[in-house]
Amino acid sequence: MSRNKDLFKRARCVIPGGVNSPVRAFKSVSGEPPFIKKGEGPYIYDEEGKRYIDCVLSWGPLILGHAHPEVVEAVVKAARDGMTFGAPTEREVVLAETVAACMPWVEKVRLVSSGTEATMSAIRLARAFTGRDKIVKFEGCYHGHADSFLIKAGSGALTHGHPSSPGVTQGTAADTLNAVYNDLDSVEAIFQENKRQIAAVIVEPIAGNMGVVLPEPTFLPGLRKWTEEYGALLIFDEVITGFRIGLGGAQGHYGVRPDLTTLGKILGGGLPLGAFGGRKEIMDKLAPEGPVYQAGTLSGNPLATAAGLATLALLQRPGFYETLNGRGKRFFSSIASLFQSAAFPVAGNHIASLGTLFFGIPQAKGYADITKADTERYARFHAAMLEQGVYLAPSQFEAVFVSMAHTDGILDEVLKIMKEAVAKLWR
Ligand code: KE4
Repeated sequence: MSRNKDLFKRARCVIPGGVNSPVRAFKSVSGEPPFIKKGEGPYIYDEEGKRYIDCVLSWGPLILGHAHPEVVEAVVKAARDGMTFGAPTEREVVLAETVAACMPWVEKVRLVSSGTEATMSAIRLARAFTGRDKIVKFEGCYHGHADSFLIKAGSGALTHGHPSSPGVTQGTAADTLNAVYNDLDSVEAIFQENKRQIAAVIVEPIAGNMGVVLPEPTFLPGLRKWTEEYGALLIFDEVITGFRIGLGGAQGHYGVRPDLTTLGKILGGGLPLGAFGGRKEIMDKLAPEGPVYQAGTLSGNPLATAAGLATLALLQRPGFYETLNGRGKRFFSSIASLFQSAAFPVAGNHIASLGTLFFGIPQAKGYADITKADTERYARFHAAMLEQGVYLAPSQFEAVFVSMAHTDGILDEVLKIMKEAVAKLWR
């Protein structure tokens, strides 16, 4: 038996589904997941030594590619001084100052260890600040696996066909209202029906967990209008978009002010780190300053902050995003053209260095569109690409990411393999 298959067999005996996060199990595509031994720049290598060009990049954190020497060196150096102290450190201050300097509407920041912790804490804070219970999210958006969010969620929940998870109580579910992404009428209707019971609207300002779906021009400004009108907070979940599309995230790109922002992924440079932040008057409600409790043994971990600071330093170098986003634009535009002569529709959405190719649908402007995507056809494409050494997300409802390690030459190689796969599958 192959080493990958043997490891997966062993894994399933001792880890549910053989994985520590469901989407990794390849359940909605064919075959079994390769077990990854090493990453280097744009590449990953499995336990059998096969090399792949990695277009998942650990679901977004690795904007610099795998094992960037300066990030690795920063982590190794930090580790030599100790792994964790459970006490304040200078790097936490510097990282919080950097986030506040980059994100236009973040005045104060609390560091946590994952995106889920960030979003879970942000809605608790919003509920405490407003004295209200209900939150509004959007069908197909994913904000991590806290109970309040697992109602018509995206990402793995959508991939595996159980967007509303068992184990979430009726009481919790009753306080989560789902609106329709890019449909302001659905938001207005929820506010008119619930008036001043809504604590917050939480949204992926660019949806990444239905696959990439971009906000219509009026959508985010409309959310700002309705939340202000009804005294609710607006929370931008920028776990994917923060430091991905630019130093100012989606809020900087679109110029729409959220009251709270959640971050993760890139912020930790590949180590476990999340954050939530926003207006001082809201953040100061958090213990020990205020009464809203939130805590974490490894929050602001010295190695994670070292990785994050080394990463952000490189992102702040002049021309970084112009180069990366230029490569992304060329790459994603070229992918769409590969399917022009295909006998089936393909919708390509992209911005900066992330994008998604939806099979079987002519457009992907929201949840109603993407649920019609041809996941079977995607699975065949995924398998063909994996066979040829390109590692795409094992789900139609995720993003393809490009890193600074993906040179134009590497991206051309991916496009060439895609072109061959399309010809072979659907000549
Ligand atoms: P984590 O708890 O997985 O660090 O972050 C949760 C989260 C919050 N908000 C957004 C917008 C997110 O995309 C995520 C996590 N993203 C998924 C993939 N789209 C993580 C991959 C996985 O679940 O294995």
